[in-house]
Amino acid sequence: GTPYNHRAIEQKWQKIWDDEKAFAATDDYSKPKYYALVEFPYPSGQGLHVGHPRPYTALDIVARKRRMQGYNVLYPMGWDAFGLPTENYAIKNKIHPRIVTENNVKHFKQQLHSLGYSFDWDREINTTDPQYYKWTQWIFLKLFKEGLAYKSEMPINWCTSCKVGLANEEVVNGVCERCGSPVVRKVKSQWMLKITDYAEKLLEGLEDVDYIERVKVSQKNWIGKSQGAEVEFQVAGKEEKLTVYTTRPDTLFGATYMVVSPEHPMLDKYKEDIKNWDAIQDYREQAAKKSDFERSELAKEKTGVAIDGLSAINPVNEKEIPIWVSDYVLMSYGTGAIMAVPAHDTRDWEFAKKFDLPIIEVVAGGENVQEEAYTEVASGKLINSGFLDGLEVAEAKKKMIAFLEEKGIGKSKTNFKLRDWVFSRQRYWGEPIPIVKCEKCGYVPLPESELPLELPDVDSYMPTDNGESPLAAMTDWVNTTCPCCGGPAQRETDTMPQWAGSSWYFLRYTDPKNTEALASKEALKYWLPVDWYNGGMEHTTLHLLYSRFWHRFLYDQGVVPTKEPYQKRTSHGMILGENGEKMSKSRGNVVNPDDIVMDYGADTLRTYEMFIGAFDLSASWSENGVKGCRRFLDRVWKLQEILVDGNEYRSAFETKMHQTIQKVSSDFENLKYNTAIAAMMSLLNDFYKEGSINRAEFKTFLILLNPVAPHITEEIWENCGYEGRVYAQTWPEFDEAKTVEDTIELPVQINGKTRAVVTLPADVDKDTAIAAGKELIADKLTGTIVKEIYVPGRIINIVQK
Ligand code: ANZ
Ligand code: ZN
Repeated sequence: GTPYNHRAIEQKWQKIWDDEKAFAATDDYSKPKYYALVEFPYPSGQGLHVGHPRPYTALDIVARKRRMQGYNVLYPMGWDAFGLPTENYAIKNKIHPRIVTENNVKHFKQQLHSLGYSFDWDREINTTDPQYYKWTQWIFLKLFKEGLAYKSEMPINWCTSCKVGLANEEVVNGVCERCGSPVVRKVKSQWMLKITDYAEKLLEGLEDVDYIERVKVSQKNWIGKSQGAEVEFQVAGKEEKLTVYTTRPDTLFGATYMVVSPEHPMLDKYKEDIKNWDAIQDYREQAAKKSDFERSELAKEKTGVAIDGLSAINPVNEKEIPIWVSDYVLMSYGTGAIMAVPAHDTRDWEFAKKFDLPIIEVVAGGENVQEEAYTEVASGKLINSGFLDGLEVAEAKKKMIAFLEEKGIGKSKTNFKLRDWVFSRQRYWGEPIPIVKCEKCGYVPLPESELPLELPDVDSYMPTDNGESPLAAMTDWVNTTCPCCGGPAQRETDTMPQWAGSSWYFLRYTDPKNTEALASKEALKYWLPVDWYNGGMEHTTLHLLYSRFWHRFLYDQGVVPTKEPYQKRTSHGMILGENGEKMSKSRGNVVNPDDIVMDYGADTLRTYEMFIGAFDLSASWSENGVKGCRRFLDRVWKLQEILVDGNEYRSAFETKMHQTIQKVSSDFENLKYNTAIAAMMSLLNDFYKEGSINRAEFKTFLILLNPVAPHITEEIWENCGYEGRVYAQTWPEFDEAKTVEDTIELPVQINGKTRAVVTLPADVDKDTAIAAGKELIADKLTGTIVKEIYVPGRIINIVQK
């Protein structure tokens, strides 16, 4: 027959699918719906990476299968196109970021198209399109009106040499990524979003969704709910009370010293009383150079300075204890001060050992607290603790909190690690923040009718040398009138972070051209929640949390009908180079997907990326693996040469057919694409072993394989003269009863040595089994038979002398 010409076939079918609008989601809301979503890419100048097709193919498989199962499927694609690399490219090459974005999008789209994805391209969105960011701004205004967007002094990263504010990702090991100069923190007034108001709701919402476990854990850890108490310690002989946050109020009798963070305001307040002020001041300067992350690292050697001239009183036993300054206590958490219980907290223990501070055991159950902190809370009774003695930890906590509350020196307290979201960027290529500042009225929102507030053209995309966004230099644009009083006012010149557009994009796909609302109520009601959202592990904290926050807020506002945006969330592993290292230009191990599509075909690339290994783990690229998948498709192609008539599965294949349908159907829904493909490979081998495949078997085989390799399967289907398209077929059914193996293969042995294998009904009786076995090895039975053994379902053994 004709050889398998992937290039011609793939282009042909991509055109047909476009012309037939084969994968358009319909607005027929009477049908059952399925919303499959992958994270939309940032259209970088590098183009598609072989990492992109892995998740896109996986959910394309799900989308195609669900369509064949009768669902109205929404599988959309778009561009998360604001952001730094484009802006930096624009600065360097003096090309408008809009043009850079247009070119990159065009390239990306052509590449995705060449992979045959069943995206509904009519719903394509782009976060930089004013008709899109109009609604991003609209959501911001809603947040502002609800008091959830506010201005606050926050530090930004400031390069002392370039004199620009840097994004976190531009600061590498404390220096500027571009020039290598030290980066310092500069305080600037910035827009903040009060995500902390939603901490509890974002935690609760996790109970209603089915996310893979590690994603749930990362959400929970980021929110970081912690329950404990605030306790006041009197500073000896002073007005001031030092309030600490502790999760272990039960250990108060074991608090042998206190620690305040280097930024704690009490230090400046009691400057006059502190005799070693210079040493403290030195220490604070050192601490200012470290990041919170560095400071809280467990493994780091503890440092600190005792305050000479101030001490505190432990409120439960009136003992005077020293106050230290150490950077392991962060100002950004709790109260910025702690009571140290070295016997039961590892960091305190290390600190106490280093500075020779007393360690008093108050929970019995460990070995020797002088050797190691005992941090267990599930077992252990209180000792050396007055009125708590003999109680278990949980009981002791309650009793201590009651005691503190009664004395008015403490209360139970819940803390969250979650911080408010810094929402300002001093950059050009982002959504303008639709707020003006009026001397009389303060921060005033633009009226909705003025949205979108479009980005004006500027002469330079470079941030200004006082750290303002380049928009600040556009005085014509900046100076405006106050929507409230009509007086002179200035526009906000910071723009939104890249997280903004991606925090609600899945809503827009449901109704992308709506000019009256971000999407119609009907569309949102029908399509939400997203049934399955897959994305990178690197986005399972921030992006997921930010978008859940916006969604929950919009739910509270009555804009969206569901509390949670995504019913199911999974994550894929990375694709590494042949050497097992991350693909990068400098390592010279980058594979270009275009080359694979050209040389082997999109179907091969798709099959390979699904066959490469367990979906959730990273996997190394292998050119041999690609070739293996191509060989598989070549053999699929050649099945046409052994095709025979027959409108029902042949009995020899019946079980295997039903088994394969069952396995592929369930594997496709459970991230086990590799084993689904392996099952199809095994079935294909069986057809070759048999020397034929019949029409009914071939049709089912092509339908099962179609979601993975859509082009080749359509072409063969058409070649064979089968009616319609594969994509429009009904997904094959399996009969549970027929998946059960009803024959068994039995080794036939002579004196314990296997001589043949016989296939028999699973429920064969002893006599029939032995007779069938003997017949098969008749020519080898030359001696006298002394024993005939049948171990049911296992072995036939003939013993001869
Ligand atoms: C006394 C104590 C005794 C503590 C004990 C722990 C064990 P999570 O669970 O993360 O909320 N802490 C409080 N504020 C801190 C800050 N700003 N910087 C560094 N550490 C701080 O941790 C709460 C515990 O971390 C608190 O409970 C406090 O130490 C410390 F056997 O208080 B604990
Ligand atoms: Zn005003």
